[in-house]
Amino acid sequence: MKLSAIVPLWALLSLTQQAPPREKCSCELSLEEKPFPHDKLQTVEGNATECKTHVTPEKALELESLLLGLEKRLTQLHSDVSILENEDDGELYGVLSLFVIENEMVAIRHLMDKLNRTTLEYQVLTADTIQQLEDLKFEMTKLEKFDTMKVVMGRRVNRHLESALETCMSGVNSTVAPTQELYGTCERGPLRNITGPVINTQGEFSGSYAYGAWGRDPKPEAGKERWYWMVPLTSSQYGHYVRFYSSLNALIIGVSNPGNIQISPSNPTTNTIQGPNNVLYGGALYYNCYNQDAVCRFNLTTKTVTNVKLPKGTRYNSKSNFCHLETCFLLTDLDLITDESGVWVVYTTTQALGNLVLSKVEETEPPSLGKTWTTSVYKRSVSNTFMACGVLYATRYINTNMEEVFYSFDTTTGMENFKVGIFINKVSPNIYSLNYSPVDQMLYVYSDAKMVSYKALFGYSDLYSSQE
Ligand SMILES: *[C@@H]1O[C@H](CO)[C@@H](O)[C@H](O)[C@H]1NC(C)=O
Ligand SMILES: *[C@@H]1O[C@H](CO)[C@@H](O)[C@H](O)[C@H]1NC(C)=O
Ligand SMILES: *[C@@H]1O[C@H](CO)[C@@H](O)[C@H](O)[C@H]1NC(C)=O
Ligand SMILES: *[C@@H]1O[C@H](CO)[C@@H](O)[C@H](O)[C@H]1NC(C)=O
Ligand SMILES: CC(=O)N[C@H]1CO[C@H](CO)[C@@H](O)[C@@H]1O
Repeated sequence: MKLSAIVPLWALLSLTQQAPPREKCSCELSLEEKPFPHDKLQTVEGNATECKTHVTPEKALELESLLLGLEKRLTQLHSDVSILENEDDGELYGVLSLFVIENEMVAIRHLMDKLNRTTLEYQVLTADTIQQLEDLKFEMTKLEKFDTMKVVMGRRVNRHLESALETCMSGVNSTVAPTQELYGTCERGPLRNITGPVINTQGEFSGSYAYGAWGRDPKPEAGKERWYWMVPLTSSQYGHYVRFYSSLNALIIGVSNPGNIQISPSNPTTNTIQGPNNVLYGGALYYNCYNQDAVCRFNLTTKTVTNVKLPKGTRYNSKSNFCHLETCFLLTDLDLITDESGVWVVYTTTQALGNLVLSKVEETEPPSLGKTWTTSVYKRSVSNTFMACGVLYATRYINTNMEEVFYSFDTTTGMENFKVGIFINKVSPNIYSLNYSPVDQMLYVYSDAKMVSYKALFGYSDLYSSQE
């Protein structure tokens, strides 16, 4: 070791808060011969594997990314050290390189601190898991210190440490990733909160249509990615066209282009839209066909309607509507909704004793019904439903200002939850249509002639995530 390197070396050592006295430094450096602690790494690895079953997926991801960061840093450190080792004795280069390494060590220290904070933040973890993570972090810290010494001594053990860390990492990786507990079909976790309204507009008809639906096609045709649609209904809750806007601004200021796409010249008649709970998906409108226990699909390109009949015993024509204490919403027997996986239909049958039934609507030609679930929530006790990540959510009316998401049904596990407890601030008392859009994680609401949207926030523990 060159004398000229000792000053920055000092700074480096102080990072570990164990800086030996100056005189001792060179002595220690030349005598230290600690073997690489493979056993330590094994323990860390073992503990990481052990605790994976207790770690929440979000936690695991965070931990994983921190370890990945650490791994990247060590790779950098290794190459910096190699440069240092290969340099000839020009004093300046040696000092500069040590500054670079010092910076690397600071970055590693930050990562370690973050790892520390991460474990502290997670109070949802059991004490046991926290302890295990603490141990893991403690071992990592020790390894880091060990590495510092090795860098100082200029030995080529970084390669070992690096590959050992990689092994440890892949241990964490391979065990954590496949055992992640998904909530529904997406990794973003359960619904945590609904904020807004984000948009609240009467659009071009300024209050003339009390009933209707609006939103955004989650699987738009090319060139129509920014389009919004609305279906205004007559006072008896029938409709015969879809109206389009080329952007959100166009919808708000009320400039419709390309205007209406007509399903039938008049209503109500065959193929008329019956009720407000219709939805646009993949360039087609899905709705309850007039006077039928069937889902109609209007293809906007071919302008043709195909349909799929619901099971025998399905209640329709206002036999099992969405309701609240005071009233029921006309012609809401069927609720067509979308999530990340496509279109779903919510309804009930006499054999389900009026409880909510959920079926996947498959995009076949004609459409067909996929998997079906029967829940234990009574349809008439629900004011509306929506679906996100394969989880069905149901709302109930609290008062004129507030609606509550009170129930959820996870199709991946069959688990029901009657205590969701998420509130929606209403701008108007009655929500006639409610749908989730997976493209922007927004809820689209049509409420007493107003078009309103809300942001849906998801996440494990109390950390929300929203991707936009
Ligand atoms: C972890 O954080 C706590 C609280 O901030 C602190 O007391 C402790 O010393 C930290 N541990 C390490 C290894 O940095
Ligand atoms: C960890 O998993 C991710 C995603 O599957 C992968 O891209 C990465 O290469 C893995 N890392 C290791 C060290 O195995
Ligand atoms: C949900 O969001 C609202 C508005 O941003 C906030 O006031 C409320 O505390 C949040 N609720 C929860 C449970 O985090
Ligand atoms: C609409 O019809 C066209 C032409 O037959 C077809 O390619 C397209 O897939 C249909 N769209 C839907 C949503 O069924
Ligand atoms: C499973 C496993 O390896 N557990 C170890 C975790 O770390 C502690 C402390 O280092 C050990 O005592 C455990 O045996």
